[in-house]
Amino acid sequence: MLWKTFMVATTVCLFELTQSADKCSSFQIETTVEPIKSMPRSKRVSGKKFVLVTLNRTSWFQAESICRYNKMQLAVINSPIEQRIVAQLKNQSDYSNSGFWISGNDLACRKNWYWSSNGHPIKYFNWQSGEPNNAKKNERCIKINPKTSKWNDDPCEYRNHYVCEEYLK
Ligand SMILES: [Ca+2]
Repeated sequence: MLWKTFMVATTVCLFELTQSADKCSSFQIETTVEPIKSMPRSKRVSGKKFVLVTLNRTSWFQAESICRYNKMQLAVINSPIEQRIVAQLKNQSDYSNSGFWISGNDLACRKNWYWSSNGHPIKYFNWQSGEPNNAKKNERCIKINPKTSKWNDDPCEYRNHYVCEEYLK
């Protein structure tokens, strides 16, 4: 029975991937990376530092590349405390009305949300009411919303600011 369930789930995922591949051919993924030049805002919590990057608005893919180029990764929010810290970081900046990419996505299989930064399935969620709604039919990446800081699935190619994180030694 378990094996049968696995096979069905795998088939659904493969089908989703095939479908996605067709739909994804219409936009280009930018891969240009750049150093984060000026001092971004940051806050420390649970052994890591969240860094609010407001220098530019980029696709989710480019945000991930820029975090890694700067020896960080897109932010993983694992708990209400970390959610509160990221929300504070945003709301105490001049960008409280902007959306920010974090690491979560369901690019591998729709509705199965994972953190790209560490490969773990997402266990703590903080969705905005009514989200994730996949409203544009290609909303596969998670951003934190303007004002509320709650989560919203958004098309990965949209341009947003982003939150990186760095593990402290
Ligand atoms: Ca959405």
